[in-house]
Amino acid sequence: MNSEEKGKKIMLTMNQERLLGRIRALGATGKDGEGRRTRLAASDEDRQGRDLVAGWMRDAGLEVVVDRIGNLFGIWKTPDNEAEAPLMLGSHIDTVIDAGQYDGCYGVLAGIEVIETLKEAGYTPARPIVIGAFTNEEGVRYAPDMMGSLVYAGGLSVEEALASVGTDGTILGEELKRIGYEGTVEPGFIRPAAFVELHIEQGPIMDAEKVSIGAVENLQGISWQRITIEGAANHAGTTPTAMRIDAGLAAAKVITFLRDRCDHSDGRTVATVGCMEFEPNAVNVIPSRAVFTVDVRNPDEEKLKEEEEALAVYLKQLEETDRVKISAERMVRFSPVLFDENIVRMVAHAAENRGLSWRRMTSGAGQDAQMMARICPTAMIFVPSVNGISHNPEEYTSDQDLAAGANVLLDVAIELSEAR
Ligand code: HGY
Ligand code: MN
Ligand code: MN
Repeated sequence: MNSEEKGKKIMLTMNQERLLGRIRALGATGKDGEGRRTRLAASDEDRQGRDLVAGWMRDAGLEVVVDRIGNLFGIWKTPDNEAEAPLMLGSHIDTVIDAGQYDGCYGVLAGIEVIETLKEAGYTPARPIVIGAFTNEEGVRYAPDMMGSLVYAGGLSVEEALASVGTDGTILGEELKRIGYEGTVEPGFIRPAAFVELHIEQGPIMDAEKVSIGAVENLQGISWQRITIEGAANHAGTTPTAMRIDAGLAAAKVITFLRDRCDHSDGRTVATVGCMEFEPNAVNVIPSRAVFTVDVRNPDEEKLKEEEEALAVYLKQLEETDRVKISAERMVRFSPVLFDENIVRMVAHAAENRGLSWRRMTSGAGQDAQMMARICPTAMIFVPSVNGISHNPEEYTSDQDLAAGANVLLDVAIELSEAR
């Protein structure tokens, strides 16, 4: 395609069957012993997904590169454009436990589809296009989440990340080596001209409003803590209530405290206690210890700080009232992020040009884009999640919405790959 044809607003359409087929094929890999889709970072199941995606990248004629934290990249460059800073598209392909098939995977596979569609149309962009699949976005096995993109953006040293100890006691660096994805290239080896991440909303708003495209303009702040409450083990039958120092009861009080805060906050705070362990974890022993995680989020930094402070004060009170000892360890803390307004507008215009309904959105979920925004102009495109379900095998987005989102990504990629 020559330059004056490029000058016209071309509107290509990606190969929907190929994209949907790959989403389903990737969704079928990485089943755990209970048949659940669970591709935790650097696990054998993750390797199955990585091998499949790297194979599709190679089939598309991309140069496949793995960096030291295991981030996987497919690079399309030509002698005419290789001197220019690339456009990067991408997301992640690791999953939570018993996951859906679209979270992250959709953005990586749609990125590969953008390149294949451009190649098949004989279109050579003015800059290289790179597809990234970042390591450990979910943070379920190794904290923090968005780890691969955080390292890539310079927010965490690769040595520290490789040394992280998993919930199963493994070391990330050893696991990446074991699955054959311990790369040699330094993270950050490409400084993109821009980064765009296509992703499912994972929330209920777009489905409820019947909106096809989300032009994501910002992303909420995230605070993860691990709380340990020390009580006193005692006999479940012989210990009078007044004499109990019950770590389990105190943990339960924290959960209801958090929910009360959300019910009475600015309406935007969300809090989750997703993991909890009791010791000695016996039916007839009062828990001597409770260890659990607290995930609190709010799009406003000051509000998020307020929630963290309110929890700290409550834990102090609880030590008094319940005669327990409480310690809190910070696991993750990311401030809210604003995305690049120019790219947000490009997403909106691309949706309008295709006659698609759209609206501005805030990302409730953490995303690799929030890390890439530290090093280049970045924004996201959302498509609806039916009933807002995600991190659940019932996660679903219609083929029509998946195709619409990928075509909008294609249009934005064409515009950004020509932008000076
Ligand atoms: O936690 C998150 O929001 C993301 O799914 N890692
Ligand atoms: Mn995701
Ligand atoms: Mn996720």
